[in-house]
Amino acid sequence: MAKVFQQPIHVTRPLLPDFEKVTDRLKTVWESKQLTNFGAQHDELSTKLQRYLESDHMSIFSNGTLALLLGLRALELTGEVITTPFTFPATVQALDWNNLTPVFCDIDPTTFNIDADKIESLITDKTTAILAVHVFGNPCDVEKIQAIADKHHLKVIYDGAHAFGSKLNGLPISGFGDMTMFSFHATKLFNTIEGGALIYRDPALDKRLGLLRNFGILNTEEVVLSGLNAKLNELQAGVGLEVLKVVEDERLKRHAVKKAYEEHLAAIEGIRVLTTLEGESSSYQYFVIRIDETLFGQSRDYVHKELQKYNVFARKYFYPLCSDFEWYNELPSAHPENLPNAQRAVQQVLAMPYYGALPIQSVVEICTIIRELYVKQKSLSQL
Ligand code: T4K
Repeated sequence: MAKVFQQPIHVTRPLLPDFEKVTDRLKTVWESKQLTNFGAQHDELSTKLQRYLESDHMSIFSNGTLALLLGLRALELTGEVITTPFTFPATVQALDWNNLTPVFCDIDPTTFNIDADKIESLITDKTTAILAVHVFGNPCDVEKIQAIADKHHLKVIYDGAHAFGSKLNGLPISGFGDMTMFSFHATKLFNTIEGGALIYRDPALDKRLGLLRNFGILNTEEVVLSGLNAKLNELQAGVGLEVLKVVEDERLKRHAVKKAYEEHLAAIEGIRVLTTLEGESSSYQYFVIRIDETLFGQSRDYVHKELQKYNVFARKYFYPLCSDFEWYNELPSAHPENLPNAQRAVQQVLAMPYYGALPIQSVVEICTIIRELYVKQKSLSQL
């Protein structure tokens, strides 16, 4: 019999490194009196991340949203950008803030990523790029997307907010497309409390992005473009350096949590676990299920609410669909009938509590709650 958890179980908990080590770092920052504007912690983190992510060109930022916003700006895009409605608001808001028009493309019903087969029909003479999202850390169909982009001379940008460390056929996920953004928010596997990065192909972007994240200041005498303040400060970079040391251990713990969920949810009709990459290829960012109301007997929203009664706070990532934001009402591509798979996913997907410190016993109990909801519904329907 499932029982109510004494403490709330959240969808995630930040990966916290050893507190003493963090305070040592902070002491170093204090003594240096360099608190922000590209100090030693920033540069050390940049170098170590570049190695970890196997990238030649990378810039780090104060958060993932500003990284993406400035990345799009650096690419000097205009007109329309084909993107997915099934994402966090930041993806499309980065387009809005660049005066770019999103053109929503439906998603693949299995991966929840943009459906590459539906992109080409949305291309017009105004299209300049494809902004795809590696949803929940699972890679998009990068080859098909690149082939379309090459054929139509489009840029490809990946929102890889969830994909830190994801690999595809042994290659780092950021090796695909013109640019990839990673988020280092507290809720992400690797975090700097708030933070983000861009990895890109064109070496000329090193300088341009450096200017864009620092008010366009070239030197004390010259301001050469209109930028923003998107610098990662020294305290956050210092925290990131300590988090980076424990990321691999966290991956192993999350692997065990994932296995426990898979084992205990396997036999429940109507619950499908989103297939994720295995082992070192996976970002281990989210553990996501899809609830088929017809088979399970109850809707995702019902399960979401029932779990809360047990003090379990799963999340409806992503809800609502970005195409349903009221300021996109007039866009033909935002009409629900053009996005049937996304409309279905947004009603069925649930991100379950998932972090390394989540005890396996808690996972078993969460699965028991879901199983009991199923059994209760089945017996009611047989009355
Ligand atoms: N693109 C995509 C595809 C994204 O998913 C995101 C962010 C972005 C772009 C933008 O990247 P950033 O600009 O954020 O770097 C959270 C995160 O704030 C957001 O970063 C993330 N995606 C999104 C999927 O999740 P909320 O609104 O769900 O956060 P919140 O505050 O409800 O936190 C979720 C749970 O995490 C809480 O119930 C408890 C736990 N938590 C949270 C925080 C902040 C903690 O235990 N400690 C904490 O400090 O957006």
